[in-house]
Amino acid sequence: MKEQNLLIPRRDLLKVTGSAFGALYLGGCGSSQFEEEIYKVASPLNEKVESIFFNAQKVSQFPKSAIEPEGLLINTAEDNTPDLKLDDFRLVVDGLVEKPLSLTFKEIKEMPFYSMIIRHVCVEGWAAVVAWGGVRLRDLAARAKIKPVARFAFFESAGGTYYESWDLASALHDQTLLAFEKNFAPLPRDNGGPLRLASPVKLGYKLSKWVVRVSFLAHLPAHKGYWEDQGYEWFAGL
Ligand SMILES: Nc1nc2c(c(=O)[nH]1)N[C@H]1C(S)=C(S)[C@@H](COP(=O)(O)O)O[C@H]1N2
Ligand SMILES: [Mo]
Repeated sequence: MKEQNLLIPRRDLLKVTGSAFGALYLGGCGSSQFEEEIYKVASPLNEKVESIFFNAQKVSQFPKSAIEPEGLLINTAEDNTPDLKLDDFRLVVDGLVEKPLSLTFKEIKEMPFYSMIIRHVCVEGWAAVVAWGGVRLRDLAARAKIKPVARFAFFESAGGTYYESWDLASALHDQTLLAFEKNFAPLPRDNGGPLRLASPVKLGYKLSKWVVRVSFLAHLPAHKGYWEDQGYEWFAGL
């Protein structure tokens, strides 16, 4: 397993920003009003957006000493905590990709490994500095050969209760991981083990636990997210 540093040169960040802009700027025909609004905000001609993206690409990292081992409170909407057996586990990556994937846990662990120490923020009024380790969603998207028409990522959690959709730029951020480690140990089941989203650019409710499927989409589905469909904000950026 190759460990890589998340503190990457700024010109690489800008390269990523550029491609994220490109991806968001494509398409647009037949979109819903909601998508049009996002599209407007994401226009590369809009300066406000540049600052949004610049912030989005800012690398976040806390020192090890800042980790709050008891800080991450369990927040689970499911009636039953999914109990996924590692041997049967598959992560499906599909939608607008040239090569749909169905990866075993072993195959995921063989991908380049990234770790980061970031703050998790829950809208319910608590936060915790946590170390996460896992694979970048960007790398999964690249491996599946994401098509340029994709503008959103949709995440399905095991059991069918929880689902989330993200803008592609946030999904492909360097620090958006599908994590299988928390604080340098295997991700506990209550925290979404074997695989969950972790990212410094989104609020807690966007960070789906027990992720089993990532679909890249050109349009947002009618159901945007478990909490969003009950009135919470969709973008939920940090
Ligand atoms: N599948 C699933 N993912 C989820 C949730 C959930 O209820 N179900 N809660 C979200 C919320 S509101 C937060 S704050 C974090 C909490 O993560 P934790 O339970 O590992 O602390 O997970 C997010 N991901
Ligand atoms: Mo939350």
